[in-house]
Amino acid sequence: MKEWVTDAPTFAVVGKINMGKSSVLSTLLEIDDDKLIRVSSTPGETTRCQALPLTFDDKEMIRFVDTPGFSRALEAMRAIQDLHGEGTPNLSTIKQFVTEQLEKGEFEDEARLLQPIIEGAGVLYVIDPSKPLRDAFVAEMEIIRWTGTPRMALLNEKADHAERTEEWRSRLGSYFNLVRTFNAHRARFAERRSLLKSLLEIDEKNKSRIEETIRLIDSEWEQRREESAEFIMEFLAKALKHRETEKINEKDEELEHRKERAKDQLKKRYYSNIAKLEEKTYGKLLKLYRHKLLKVEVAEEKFHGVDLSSEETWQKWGLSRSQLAIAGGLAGGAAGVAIDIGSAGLTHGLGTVFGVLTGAGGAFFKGDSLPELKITAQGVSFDGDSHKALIMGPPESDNFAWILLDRVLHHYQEIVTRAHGRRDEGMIDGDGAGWVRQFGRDRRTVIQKWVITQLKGAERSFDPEVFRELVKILEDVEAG
Ligand SMILES: Nc1nc2c(ncn2[C@@H]2O[C@H](COP(=O)(O)OP(=O)(O)OP(=O)(O)O)[C@@H](O)[C@H]2O)c(=O)[nH]1
Ligand SMILES: [Mg+2]
Repeated sequence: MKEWVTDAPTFAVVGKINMGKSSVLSTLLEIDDDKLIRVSSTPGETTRCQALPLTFDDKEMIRFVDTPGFSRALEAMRAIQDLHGEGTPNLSTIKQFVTEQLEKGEFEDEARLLQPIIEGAGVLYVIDPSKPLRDAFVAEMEIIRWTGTPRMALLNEKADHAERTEEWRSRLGSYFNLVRTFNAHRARFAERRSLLKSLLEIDEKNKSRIEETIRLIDSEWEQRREESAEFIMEFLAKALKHRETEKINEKDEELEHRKERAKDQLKKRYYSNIAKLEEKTYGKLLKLYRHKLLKVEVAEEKFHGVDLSSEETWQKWGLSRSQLAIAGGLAGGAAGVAIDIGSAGLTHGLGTVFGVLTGAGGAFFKGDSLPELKITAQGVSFDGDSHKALIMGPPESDNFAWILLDRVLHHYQEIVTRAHGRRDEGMIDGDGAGWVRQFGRDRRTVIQKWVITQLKGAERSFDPEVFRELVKILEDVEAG
């Protein structure tokens, strides 16, 4: 009875211990969880075979088998040769070797890793080309060749010693049907997809099943991109419409220092709530792209969402001044767009607004001081009683929306390019270049028009044209 190979095309991932076999599979299958695939710097981490299916709608499309590494390849090669006697060992010699060794236990690792292969699995042979090409590696390649199974070699370069890669390539070329690079710590969707495509070249008989799998991962990826665009649009709409309100009493109004303190508090709350909205969005994106180790730390000092109180934020992200002016102009005179607070969708249980008492508009942000939050003191009724309240938000700068979008795009890229084979607890950190400055004029205009409607408190957040544009933007960000 076959233990490892089923109806689905099956590929065993083999190689010397510690070459990154488990890491390659983690990245390929988007599993960043050590409980599901153990990855470790300690050689010999994987001691038993583990079936890892690629499943869609509960159907196992392709099966991979993680295996223990070759630990005594040279000795195993000699033992197989001794078993065979004269001539070249073949699949039946290997079968005999495996059966014997599973009982004897002298070459336990080798016997286990060869088991799925003698059952009919194809081979993905992982090597790290920064390692010198020793005899033990040649022995591994010989043994695999003797099995006669369809086989592909994967160069998983762990360190930057590219000078050995060519030597490895030419040697591997004589043992394997195909040689490809696949870096477990850097591979993105495109590389994962192309690895699956390579399986077509070594495994003709499973062509239609592999092609179907590629179609499925493509449509899943597109769906994730669309969902991401939706999350990002929802976030922007919420952030642009966000207002903070606080009841103030007469003393707060009359005494300047109390008024200032109330304003400061409100401002802090405003900034922190925008940051929370941003973090929530990253949380959704991380989940969508199956990241458990990559984190956005809510309570960390290091990162607390967008820091709108920092001048750096306003200089680093968003559009340049001239781009803003153009985007604004094209979208219909947006520079310093006036917002009618009365219609801006007051939430927080506020009753009727019965008169704006004071209005304060900040200046267009010039890069030398932080933009002010729009603030009004208004008369409102709470529970039937009249009160005054400070209402604050959004920042008086046309760049606000662009900063938010820029940061989300940057983080989206961090998320989609992070390989699941990595086991360090990564943090989304916010360092990096911006995206929106590279947008063409039309793209900026489409977005700016929508931004204005949202700032004005439009009830509908979703706009099909903006959504389609966002999907295209995300596609560009993935490729960038
Ligand atoms: N820098 C870097 N490190 C890698 C890469 N691939 C794997 N590693 C590291 O190499 C070590 C071994 O990785 P594993 O995936 O556990 O290797 P393995 O071949 O499964 O090892 P065994 O199961 O012990 O045979 C781990 O510390 C990995 O993080 C890579 O592409 N780049
Ligand atoms: Mg392993």
